[in-house]
Amino acid sequence: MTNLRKSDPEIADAIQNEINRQEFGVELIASENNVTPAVLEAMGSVMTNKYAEGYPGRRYYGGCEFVDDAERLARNRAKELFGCTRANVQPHSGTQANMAAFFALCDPGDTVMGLSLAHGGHLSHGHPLNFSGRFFNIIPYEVDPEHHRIDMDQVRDLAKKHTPKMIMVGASAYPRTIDFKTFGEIADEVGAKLVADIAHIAGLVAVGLHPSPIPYAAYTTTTTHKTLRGPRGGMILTDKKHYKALQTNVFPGIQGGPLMHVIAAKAVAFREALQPEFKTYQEQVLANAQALSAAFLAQGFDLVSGGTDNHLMLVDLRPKKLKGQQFEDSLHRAGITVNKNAIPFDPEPPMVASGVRVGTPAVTTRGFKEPEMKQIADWFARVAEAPDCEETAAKIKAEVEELCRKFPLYPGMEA
Ligand code: DSN
Repeated sequence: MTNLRKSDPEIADAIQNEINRQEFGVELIASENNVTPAVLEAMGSVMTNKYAEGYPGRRYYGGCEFVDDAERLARNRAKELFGCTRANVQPHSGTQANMAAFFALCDPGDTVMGLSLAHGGHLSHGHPLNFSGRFFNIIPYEVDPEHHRIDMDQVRDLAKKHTPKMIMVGASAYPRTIDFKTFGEIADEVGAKLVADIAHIAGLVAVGLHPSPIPYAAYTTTTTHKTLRGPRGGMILTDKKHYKALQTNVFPGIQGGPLMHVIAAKAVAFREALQPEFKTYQEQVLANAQALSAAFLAQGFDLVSGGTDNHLMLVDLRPKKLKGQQFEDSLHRAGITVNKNAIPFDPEPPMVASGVRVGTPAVTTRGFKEPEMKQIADWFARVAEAPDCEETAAKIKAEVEELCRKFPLYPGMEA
């Protein structure tokens, strides 16, 4: 990035610091990943210069023939990846994708069910401060207090009682397999449409390691940057019947010009996800999550629901007499990044929280396997024993850096 270094050294410094943070730290935020240099190149390309309101072949601007190529490739690859007949790759984010689905299916004031954020759901599934909770009448469902699984009896009872127009299923902090088929049956029983938000598990769904909602959902929404390992953005998958309403509700409904450089990068990532190595990667994401959860339990940590079926786990810190925020800070000093997270029925407010969320997608991308998972759990235990000890943190930070040097992410990259 010699041009940037010359023209804006302050931003070049910030980017260099971020390169170093990613290169020499252990990234365990379950929703993050590290894209390939090819995805980065597409995102940093001249396609950022192009206005292309509309869709391929029907734009409001001239000169769109090459961005049309990119968007068509992205759509076709998305359809092949997820086994559906229609895709809209323009949503700028997962929340934008969900907003388009809401407006395609509902009018303001309509009743919608969604998993409570406090139980692992997402802001855009009905939180009172989000557009979803402000425009729609939200009936939240929860996990059961004993096993921490989505309480399907409660979902069915609430659906029968409130006859929602739409049922949203999906999560940002739920470590167990989601039963999309039963959600589809419940939606059918009450005449609701199902929307599945697979943002967290999209990579697993793409390779068949998590059941797909495509046969049951009117719209399947996702981000493209989590387990799917593409650029930051959103996408919606659907069928012929629900396509027209979707198209108009993304543009002109909720967005203007699409981010064509990001759409090109989505196409690159989808092509990567169609290769056999991507399935091997996702298998290792799951194997690492199993190894890490076993190692946490062996170190005396509690896990919400007792473990995981997917790429993430929620560590309940109460037995260790720690809070989520405090542990997030302590791990950060040791070069390990997690986010505090509410656990179901959390006695603490969200900014304190009783847990941390831990995921394996990013560390698996850099090549960590089962032995490194054991090492991570060992670091967690040492930090938990001395959360305020600067010396322990410094020692672990050096060990973290030493391990990361053996698994380089972006060799030779400089801002
Ligand atoms: N912020 C994302 C996550 O961390 O799961 C959800 O949007």
